[in-house]
Amino acid sequence: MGVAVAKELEEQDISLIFVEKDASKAETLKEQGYDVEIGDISNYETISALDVLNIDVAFILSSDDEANIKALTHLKKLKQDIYTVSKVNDQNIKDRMEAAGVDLAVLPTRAAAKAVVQAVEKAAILKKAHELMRVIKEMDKGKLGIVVHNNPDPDAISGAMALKEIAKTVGVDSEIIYNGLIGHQENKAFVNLLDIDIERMTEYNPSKFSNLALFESAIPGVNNFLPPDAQVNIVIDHHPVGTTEVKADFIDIQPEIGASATIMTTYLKELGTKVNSELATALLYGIRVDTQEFKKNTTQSDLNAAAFLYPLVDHEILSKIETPSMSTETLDILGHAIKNRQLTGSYLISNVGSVRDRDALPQAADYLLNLEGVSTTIIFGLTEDTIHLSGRSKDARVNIGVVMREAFGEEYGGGHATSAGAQIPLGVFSGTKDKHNLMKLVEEAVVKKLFEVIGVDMIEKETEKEE
Ligand SMILES: [Mn+2]
Repeated sequence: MGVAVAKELEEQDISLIFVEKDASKAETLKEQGYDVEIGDISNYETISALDVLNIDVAFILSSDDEANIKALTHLKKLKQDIYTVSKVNDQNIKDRMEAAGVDLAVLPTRAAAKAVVQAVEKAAILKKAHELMRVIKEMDKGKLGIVVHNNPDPDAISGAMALKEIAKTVGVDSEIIYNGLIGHQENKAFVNLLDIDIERMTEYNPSKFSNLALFESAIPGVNNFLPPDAQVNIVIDHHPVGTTEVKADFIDIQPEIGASATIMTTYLKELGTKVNSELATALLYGIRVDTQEFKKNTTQSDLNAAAFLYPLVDHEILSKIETPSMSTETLDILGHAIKNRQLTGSYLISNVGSVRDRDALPQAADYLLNLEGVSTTIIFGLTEDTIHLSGRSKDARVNIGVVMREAFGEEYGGGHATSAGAQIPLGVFSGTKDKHNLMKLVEEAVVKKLFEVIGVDMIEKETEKEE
């Protein structure tokens, strides 16, 4: 075990000395290039002959428990604050070593058991990674279309980039496609600065792709532009799908994970796929955005993925992505949201009118949540043919994702407890010239619907309390 520890320490610039009782073993160690003192560690003379005051850490690893306890006592006598690590064979010896002041007592059987369990977890991930590879390899000849959800965010885009990279390693050509807009100025900066190859498509053209992957989206036609009957080969997501059955050759949906980019980083790592700095930067940004800088929904896997990516990241580009300038339209929308706000209890609702950049809505919803006394914000605006709503809540009683779903149906609304959104198509009203009146009607309908779901009682009670 001593030699094993020494080998592990080799990479670090640490000088070490062995103490070995057996002369022939000591000789072998010397031949391997180690410094060795010959002596019995249970003797005070052996230990005091060492330059103990200059030793920071002592590993006490002989197979003789009694000798180990004695060695520990001698060491602590010579240097009170020496850090000691010892191997112990059972709980009784562990207790005695700890009573004698050992800093860390390791039960090798338990350490081995832990390593075995970790190996099993790793094997499960590796198996999934190989399954993904197999599905990609077995695809028909031709292009793989990687469809990300409508108005994709950095998590969806970066994860799709990783999938593209994995497909490339087995010679499968792919294209990342989306519908909607990449609005939010940080997202625009993200795509531009990293020179991300992503294609906007309003209508699905089946002749263009022979295989399909749905990324950050699980069901064809729900928050993506695929027709509901499209055959999908791969589904990777980290959003709960509810009761709808997901159909694909390969499915990996992990709602407990903070970001899809984490799922993909784990695959890249396990498959040993080369990660260039653009991809690493994109993935780390995706994880950071989705976990709100590791403050929300963050798991050990997200942190591990971030640690893996960190040394590969282009930090200069990353900081440029994070400090883009605000577009005038975003500023205007923020202005409208502030001016048109209506407060009912702690609920703030604001209609910003017609927008081109619908990604300014969540920014406005975030921003207005900072207003004193406001716990829930809902901002809505109108593009050519759709009403977009963005909601935020810090009220523990309100699950804004459920509110959106219940108010507008699973087809149009959804999200998490603290942030959610809805897109409601205007249908026959999209041709209406009188947008002002249309927005008035929309506002009434939307507000009514939302308050029905949230429960007007609750709001009234709150208002009374304030009065
Ligand atoms: Mn995500």
